[in-house]
Amino acid sequence: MEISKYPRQVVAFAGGVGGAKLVDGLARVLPAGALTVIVNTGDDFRYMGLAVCPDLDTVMYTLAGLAHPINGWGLADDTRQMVGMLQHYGEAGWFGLGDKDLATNLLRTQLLAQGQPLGEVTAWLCGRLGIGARLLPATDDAVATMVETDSHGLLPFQDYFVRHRWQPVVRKLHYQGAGQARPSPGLLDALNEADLLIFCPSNPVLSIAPILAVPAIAAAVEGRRVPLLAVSPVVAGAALKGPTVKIMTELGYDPSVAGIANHYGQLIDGFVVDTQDADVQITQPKLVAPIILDTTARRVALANHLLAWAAEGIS
Ligand code: FO1
Repeated sequence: MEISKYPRQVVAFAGGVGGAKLVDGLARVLPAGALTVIVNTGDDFRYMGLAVCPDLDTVMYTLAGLAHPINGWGLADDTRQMVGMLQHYGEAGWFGLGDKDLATNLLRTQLLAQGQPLGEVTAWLCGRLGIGARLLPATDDAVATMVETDSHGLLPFQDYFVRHRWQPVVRKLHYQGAGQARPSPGLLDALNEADLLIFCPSNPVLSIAPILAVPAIAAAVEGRRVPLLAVSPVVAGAALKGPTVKIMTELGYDPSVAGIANHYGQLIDGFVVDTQDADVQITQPKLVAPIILDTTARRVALANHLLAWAAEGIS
């Protein structure tokens, strides 16, 4: 496959840890300036007055090679002296914001307070970390994923995910503010210039849906003239990380690989499943490849596989 046929401009949609791993692979195989990542901001929240953007930071730290190797979020070798002192004061301290991670959040909060939109703040942070890929928040406007639960009522996302360890049964998700949100500057242009779109292996309802809940983004994706591939966030019936299977089951969706392909339905042009799910029957064209991205080599291999599949014409 001569490289020239590879897609020249790729736009990846990503949320938390799983998506960031494929983004890492794509960033390693694509030339500088060929990758734009649209990142979910529904998990964002104010912590002690700080603007915390977990999914943006997970992708940014992963691309910078700084991400915590086990958690995927936060920084490698970080400590929790600050949270420990909050607890000394009697604070609950359930949100484990690391001491080095605090620097990112202090800078972001200060730049936002000076009137810089989130997209520009993100570009500045990425520039300082030497990241070549372009990270775009889905929107610079406020969007908050709210989780309606039986036991605890309506929970802000981090309260559901971290404080309650995603255990409460979920009845409904609300992407608060998404209906009025505008795509961040440059996002629609990136979609128009792309020759391949990819839904990374992120949670369909917690990471991908909040991005598509921004009307102009959904319209651009539906009106695209180029292929859109989705990578399954589930392997052999189990989520690779986090609550994907649990929350999709609670919301009444079929959380199997076939169920998730069906969930995306005709929106996507191809679905990528793990070798363990090679026999799964789905309606879209299927690519079978190792999608457990626990090593750099696997991330690069999957990225190359996706690009080659797109270059050959998805069938
Ligand atoms: N996730 C946890 O499970 N526990 C934490 O204490 C925690 C702290 C944290 C601090 C900063 C940050 O950017 C992310 C953090 N996360 C933590 C992860 C975060 O809740 C998730 O990455 C996303 O919101 C879902 O993907």
